[in-house]
Amino acid sequence: MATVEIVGIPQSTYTRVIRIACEEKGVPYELRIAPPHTPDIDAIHPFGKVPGFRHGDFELCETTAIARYLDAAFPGPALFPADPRTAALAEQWVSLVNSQMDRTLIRQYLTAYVFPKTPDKSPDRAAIDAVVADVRSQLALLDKAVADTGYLAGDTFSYADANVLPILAYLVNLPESGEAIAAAPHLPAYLARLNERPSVKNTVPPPPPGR
Ligand SMILES: N[C@@H](CCC(=O)N[C@@H](CS)C(=O)NCC(=O)O)C(=O)O
Repeated sequence: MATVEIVGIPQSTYTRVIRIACEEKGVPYELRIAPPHTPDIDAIHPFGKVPGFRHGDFELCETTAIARYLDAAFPGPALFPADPRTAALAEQWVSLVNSQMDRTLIRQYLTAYVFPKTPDKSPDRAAIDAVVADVRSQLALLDKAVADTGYLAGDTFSYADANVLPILAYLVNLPESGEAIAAAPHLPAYLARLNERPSVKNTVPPPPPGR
């Protein structure tokens, strides 16, 4: 069978999601390094976003679509639950994270630390202060979601957990979000549980480019 190729950068949260998905399924893959908006990724994603995906002559973009393909085309443990309600809950959390939380937690909050627009490249305090209340409330939402079963959908790991892990892995190391996670009743154990998985251990990103 043709080799799976993930096109992206290891620091990208969404690229890591697909790497985790491959690792969970036991699908061997090659990571082809291509930052957003470079020719290799522009050839696959109409808006130049990573990750892209290739399997033989089949090319695909958009993380959830890629994960759906991996789950359907390869044997190995299911990424998406089979039970209708658990499956719908997994979709719900993937959608909430992708449509809202990624913007707040990564594109606004993390970026204000890692790619600040300040003249001296120090953390962008105004941007952080503007978003920190939303960061705290979204982390509280996730904390509540994992309180009962220890996972976002049902009582086992699913793609919903894979999809949020790369975000939390960055946030645990930033001041305000790190404090909020540490003080939350359930998130520290949730993160520790996910961090034990080989798929998570095998995909720890290097420092952001330029750092
Ligand atoms: N909707 C896309 C989002 C992917 C995405 O936002 N990737 C980020 C890196 S983690 C990116 O390429 N950002 C560059 C940009 O938005 O211009 C997906 O689900 O794959």
